[in-house]
Amino acid sequence: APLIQRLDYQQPAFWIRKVDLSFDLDPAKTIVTSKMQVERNRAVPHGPLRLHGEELNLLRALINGAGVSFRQEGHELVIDNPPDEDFALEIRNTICPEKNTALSGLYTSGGSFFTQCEAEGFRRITYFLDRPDVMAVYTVTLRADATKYPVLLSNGNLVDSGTLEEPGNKGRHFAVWHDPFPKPSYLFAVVAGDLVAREQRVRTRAGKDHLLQVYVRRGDLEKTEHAMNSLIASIVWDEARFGLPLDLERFMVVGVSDFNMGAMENKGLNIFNTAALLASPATATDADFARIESIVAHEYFHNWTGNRVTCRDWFQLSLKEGLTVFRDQEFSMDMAGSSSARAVCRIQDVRQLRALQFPEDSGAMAHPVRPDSYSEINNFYTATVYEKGSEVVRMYQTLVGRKGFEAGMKLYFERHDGQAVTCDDFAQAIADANPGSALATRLDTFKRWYSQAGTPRVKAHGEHDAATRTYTLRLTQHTPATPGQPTKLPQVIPVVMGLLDRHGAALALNAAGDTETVLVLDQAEQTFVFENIDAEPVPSLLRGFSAPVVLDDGLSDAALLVLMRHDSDAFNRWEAGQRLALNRILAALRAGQPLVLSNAFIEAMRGVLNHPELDAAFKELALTLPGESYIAEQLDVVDPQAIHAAVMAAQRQLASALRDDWTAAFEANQIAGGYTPDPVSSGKRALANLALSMLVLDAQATGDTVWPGKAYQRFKDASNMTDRLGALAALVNAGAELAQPALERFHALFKDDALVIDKWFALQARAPESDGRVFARAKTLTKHADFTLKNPNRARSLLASLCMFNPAAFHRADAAGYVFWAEQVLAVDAINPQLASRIARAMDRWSVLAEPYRSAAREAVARVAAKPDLSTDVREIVERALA
Ligand code: B3K
Ligand code: ZN
Repeated sequence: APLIQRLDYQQPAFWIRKVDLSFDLDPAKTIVTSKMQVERNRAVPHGPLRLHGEELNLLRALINGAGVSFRQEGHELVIDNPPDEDFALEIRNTICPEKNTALSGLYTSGGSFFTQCEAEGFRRITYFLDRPDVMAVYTVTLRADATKYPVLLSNGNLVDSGTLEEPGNKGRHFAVWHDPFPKPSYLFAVVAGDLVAREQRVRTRAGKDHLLQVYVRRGDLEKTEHAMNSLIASIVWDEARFGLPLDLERFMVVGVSDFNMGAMENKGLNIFNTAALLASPATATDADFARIESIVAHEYFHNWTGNRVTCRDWFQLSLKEGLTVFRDQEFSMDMAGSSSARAVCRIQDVRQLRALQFPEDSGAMAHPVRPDSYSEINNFYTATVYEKGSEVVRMYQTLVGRKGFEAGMKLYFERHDGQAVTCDDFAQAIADANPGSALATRLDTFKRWYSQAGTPRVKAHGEHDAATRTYTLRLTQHTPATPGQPTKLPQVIPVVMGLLDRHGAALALNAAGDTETVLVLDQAEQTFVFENIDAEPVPSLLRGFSAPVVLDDGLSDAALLVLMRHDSDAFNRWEAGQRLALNRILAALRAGQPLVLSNAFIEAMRGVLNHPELDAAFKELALTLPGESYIAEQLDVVDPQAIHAAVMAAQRQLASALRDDWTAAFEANQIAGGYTPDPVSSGKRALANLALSMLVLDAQATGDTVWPGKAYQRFKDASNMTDRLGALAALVNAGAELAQPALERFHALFKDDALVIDKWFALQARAPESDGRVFARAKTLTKHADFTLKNPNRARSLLASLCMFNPAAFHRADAAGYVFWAEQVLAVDAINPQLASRIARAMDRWSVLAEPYRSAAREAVARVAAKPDLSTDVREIVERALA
């Protein structure tokens, strides 16, 4: 497959302004007729009309009603001499939705029809200029069997519907949809099936009435209340925070069980993976409720950031994704309410960034937020484009302030509504709305965040001069080389900071008495001087994680303890505790010594756990040790088994040293009354579940049977999934004997609920490895009657859980994990290349592994790469890994 380069962008030779699409839906053979209004783009050189098309069976092509000569060149239909003046192009083709296991284009799932067109799925429906800068107004007619497919949906407004009377159409009905907003083909959608909807009418601030609908399979309606509430909250928020109203009379959301990702923002017809939509207290955890709220919001927010203003080309993907993730993160924080609940959201987002994006940014797939080349665009829906992209947007806000950012957004929509634009256009709008700001004065340097891959390393060194009563902070930055980018230039790094005295009191940083400020680092090295500082202070840097960098401030344990206890910034209080733990773990790993936690550390953790004022949610985060993949990131040579052993040792010591405190925390965080997924209750459940797992872990060591028994009882009696799964996880993760009967009971209880059975697989595949038992279990589970590679949720629940989220089970000295990986990647690739290439990424970081893992991993990747008929998706991943 050719490598597509960002700098090769050219406008299309033709525009398609209007499309009339009709579908005669049939699982085995759907007939698609597309009538397009086409005009030549006079801004580019004269050339043939080249339409994209894949897996299509062409029946006819007409120009202005007459047959036209064409040729097929690979995945293109080429018409060499189309008219010079505007013309009508008609294409008729057939497709086979039931054989479409790639889940891109039009496919069937559970007997209904669904589409997924982003990024390049529309070309699997019909021939088209399938690129985001070609925006057209669509009218769509759907015809289908009325009994099997009573619901017929597409984008926009329903303009007509009824039964088909002609003799050849017995039992069939039709619906006509019109979307008044010009849109790129990737936002097109169709749904047809036996679905039911929860409906709600709302009136927005602007005084307009709208119909909201959430469509699901019969039987799932009770599980849509949370999604509907989340949608309403999103509509209200976007209007209040950014002045962006709902622009459609009708907004539809549809759930589907077979889906490659979380959800899709098709104009007026969002399609969701049921895992990102359906929730009930009995079947979904607090984390599920939070995730659903944020994904519903994310897709809704795309209506402006993505749909009204879209991307000129796919290299600009972060224009919509980074911005929309930023918006959904801000929304979740605003919904959480209290400042401490906001901090909890921020900590969770940063943890996610560090666990997924940091390794990506230092591995074989490292790429800039705006990539320079790709062979398969679906491989670039990454943590870098999404999560690092969101951090970049957050830095704009930090540099121009919240009000300034809102003004920038306003200007962005004034300039670009209805257009397909670039990341540069966004940057320019934010800067132009804030002339003279810290952003506008260094915009070109700031934009290196879009062009340079890799996580910058920032070093801080402070010196106090008692004679002059000054504190000088020297900051340096360096970004490591990444594939294709050997050298890097300095970036603009906003460092939000404060200074504390040795007792934890905040110091004034300037004559105005401010205790917090933003230092803007934009050189390789800079110094900042603070006056009137009497004694050596403790610097609190990068508050709220103000830039996506790795900070080395060289602070002593004593200084970290001051921050952990007293910093006014909750994020940095959490961070100080994590750093204390990380320092211990890294020291043990580097020395090759067994890990022993210091008394000071244990007492600090006890202090947090028993703190009378801290929220349960914060305590849970503070008492959770850094993840194994984040620890791995700190090391030049990674031994996954050693890391796992160190983390387990730390966990056992915390479990045992704080036994009484865990008991107290468990008792103190029980909730009486019904289930609500609010931040306070979910924080309590999270802490109670952590306490329970510590107590069961400790019981395994001491031989005590009381806590495993209590956990089993709680598992049986739980009134909600968070508590039930928490208790089950406590048993499974500790390797308790009661784990097996509990797993069996859980399966029997939920055997008809696919989303819960996914949890059952994932829990077993993610359990802490001991003596190869988890790996063996996971392999056996691939033979389980409920396991299938065809459903992405199910495949991921086992394969991604094991290969990507359970390093100690996966990286084995006998290489069996890698053999398993290679088999599964190839098996999935034959069905669903997008899914296969996600799982293929488990090997991104093979080159930093210690031996014998390194050589064995490389060999497995090479074996996959040697297969001649790999998808473009998987080929790009394995070839980059080997490069
Ligand atoms: N825009 C879609 C992702 C499409 C992925 C295509 N492989 C969902 C989202 O980010 O909202
Ligand atoms: Zn998105």
